[in-house]
Amino acid sequence: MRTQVGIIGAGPAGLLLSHLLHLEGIESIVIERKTREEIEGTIKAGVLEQWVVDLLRETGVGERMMREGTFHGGIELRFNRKGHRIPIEELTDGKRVTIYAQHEVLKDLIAARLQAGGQIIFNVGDVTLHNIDTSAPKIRFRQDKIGEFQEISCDFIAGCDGYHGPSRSYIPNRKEYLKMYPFGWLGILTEAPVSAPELVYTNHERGFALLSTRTPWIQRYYIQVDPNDNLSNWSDDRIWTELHARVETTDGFQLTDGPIFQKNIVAMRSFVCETMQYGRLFIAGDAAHTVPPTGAKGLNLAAADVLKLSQGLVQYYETGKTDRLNGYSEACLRRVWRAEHFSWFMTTMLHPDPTQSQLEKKLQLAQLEYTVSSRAAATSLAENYVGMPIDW
Ligand code: RFL
Ligand code: PHB
Repeated sequence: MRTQVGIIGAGPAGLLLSHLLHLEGIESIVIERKTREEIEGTIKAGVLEQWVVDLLRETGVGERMMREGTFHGGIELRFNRKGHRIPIEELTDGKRVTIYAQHEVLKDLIAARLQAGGQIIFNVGDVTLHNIDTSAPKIRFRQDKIGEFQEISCDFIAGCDGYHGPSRSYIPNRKEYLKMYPFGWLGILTEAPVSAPELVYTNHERGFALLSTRTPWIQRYYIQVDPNDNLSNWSDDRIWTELHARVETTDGFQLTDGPIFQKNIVAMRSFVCETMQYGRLFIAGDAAHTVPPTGAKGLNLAAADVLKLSQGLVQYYETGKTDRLNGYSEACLRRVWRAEHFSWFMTTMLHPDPTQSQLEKKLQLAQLEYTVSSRAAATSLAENYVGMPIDW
């Protein structure tokens, strides 16, 4: 097989890159380890930054999002059993919080690529990269994980294969920065009506809790747990008891329960790989950096990376110049480190750490108090939450 850009991974980074390149007349082939059903059924992110919403609309894949998504003008920070609204829309000149599930974005992108004749090869195995320091790199893989080895010859390889994918390991002399947090999130999907008008991020002495939503009838809730805990320890009753205890307020907030139809536990890490390029290989999204989900940044960062990569590739194919491609890593990392800091800030402000001292608990509350009562501090949170300008 031959194409211009070989893309490894059909997550948000790989699929959006393939879509953006197609609109510019650049061919790509996407290979993906999972089946289409697995990709379309994996529950992950929910919050999209305003510029990502605008990009999806402008590039023709935003129609269902605008119909089925939920749009909020603010978020709530809750601590000491009291809620405080951060009026995001007012503090950011009209930018809104958009909630539209990651797998719905993926369904829309997959449909758009296939309808345009794009090639996505699902369920591949044994992926290896070759000749990346030449102008004729190759990707080798096996279809259905058991078939004959096949090869894609291309001009460039985009490693969009997530935190556990193989691409990053092909960058020699890379420097990796990692922090693992001593807690994780247990997430549920429940068939219940909306209990709060906007997302609620709660710091409670029993642990963090987050109330998010999917549709008027399906809610997405999270509670802080030990990252090594097992789902079998968490009956539905225990989950509801914890959620109720953590989000209760002195003014009688009511959380409505419902049947739980999906549960999972995720670990939390902050991770950055410098650089994000070697020869003709460019890595993007979670393959290059990961954030804890408290700032809702991961998918949005993946989108920013591939927008920049597509611009570099367009410049190369139109003019033969490589300065944008050569500046890819530097251009991405500035935004990456901003989002890493914001995600770490939100995480450390909102999660009681099991190893933390009484002094650190007081400092957390002091930071929350400042964030909700100073317009300057609230504006800083708001502009990061809805997303810094794309050229940041
Ligand atoms: P992905 O989504 O991990 O996709 C990588 C794809 O590559 C495939 N792959 C391979 N394919 C071929 N060959 C191989 N050898 C391969 N190895 C792996 C994988 O199967 C997969 O399909 O990475 P990408 O595209 O960089 O996207 C990143 C986002 O998925 C991630 O950052 C977000 O989900 C993070 N995140 C959030 N981000 C937001 O912007 N807003 C949010 O509200 C938000 N909430 C969240 C989140 C992540 C969460 N979890 C599950 C950690 C909430 C949670 C709970
Ligand atoms: C979600 O709805 O899944 C969600 C919302 C906000 C976050 C993370 C995840 O910070």
